[in-house]
Amino acid sequence: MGSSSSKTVAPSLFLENPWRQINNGENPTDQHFVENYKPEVEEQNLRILLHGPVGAGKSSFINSVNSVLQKRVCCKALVANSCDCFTKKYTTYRIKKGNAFYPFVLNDMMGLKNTTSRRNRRIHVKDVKQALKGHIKDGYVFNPENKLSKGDRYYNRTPTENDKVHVLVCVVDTNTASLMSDATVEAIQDVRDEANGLEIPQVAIFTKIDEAFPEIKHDVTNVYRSECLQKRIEEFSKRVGIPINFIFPVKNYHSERELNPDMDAIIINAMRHIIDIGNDSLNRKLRSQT
Ligand SMILES: Nc1nc2c(ncn2[C@@H]2O[C@H](COP(=O)(O)OP(=O)(O)OP(=O)(O)O)[C@@H](O)[C@H]2O)c(=O)[nH]1
Ligand SMILES: [Mg+2]
Repeated sequence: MGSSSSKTVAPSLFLENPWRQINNGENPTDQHFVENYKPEVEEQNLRILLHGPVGAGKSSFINSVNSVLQKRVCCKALVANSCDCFTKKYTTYRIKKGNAFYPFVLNDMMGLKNTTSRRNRRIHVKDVKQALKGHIKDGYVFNPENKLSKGDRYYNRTPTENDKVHVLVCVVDTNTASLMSDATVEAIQDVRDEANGLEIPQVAIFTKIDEAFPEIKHDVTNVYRSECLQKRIEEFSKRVGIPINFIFPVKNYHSERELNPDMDAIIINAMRHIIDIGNDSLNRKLRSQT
């Protein structure tokens, strides 16, 4: 009996009506949208940059999207198994589609450290700014002590539209979202200011919803019925300034070996919105160039 009582979730945690609807596996609209997405211009890629605090689940989100689209659990981007900053290299991930690739790419970068050093945070923000403008070449290893310099061999002097970022995704650990220091929030806001200046839209992904809330760990389809998660997203939205309808909670593939259609539905729904929002900005840019 012990195991069944440990799975019991207090009904008061649930909202009667979910605050957002997604197609839990039955209706493959989101999957269809992502699988058939094509930018208006041939040869153009939609570039999605992931940033956010160290260990938030940036690399795991890339693996999760890859897993859903490859229909098997994959681990293309290496993931941390400790709390230390794991990803250090600027890397573009392309996802295989038959013999070609999907026309969107995901960029992984070094996480934002929870540091008291203003200088380190400023360097991080400056590096993100360079990435947004397409000035960072793949393979660049971030140096927390120095920003990328114009003389560096990884500095791209002449970025094309394909090198530039079209949507910026701030990845946040749901467990610690409300415990973020003012300094971290300030750095995220600085990055947002840069992106706003470049007219790059921003969304946020809330990861580890399974760890944060037992009602979601018990059943991931409770994601939009969890009042606690809704409140945490609202708090973050107010603090950082990203609107609630641009924030998407996900549970990443991290320890699973088999796909789970309920997790897939949440991941692909987030990805659909990221592409949709990024595509609007890409189209605006392309039209302004003609
Ligand atoms: N339970 C749970 N664990 C997760 C989830 N997403 C990521 N993790 C775990 O969180 C840890 C950090 O994940 P990463 O994907 O490496 O995070 P990151 O943001 O890329 O980290 P850095 O590269 O260090 O900045 C890993 O141990 C993951 O397995 C999730 O949705 N649920
Ligand atoms: Mg990483």
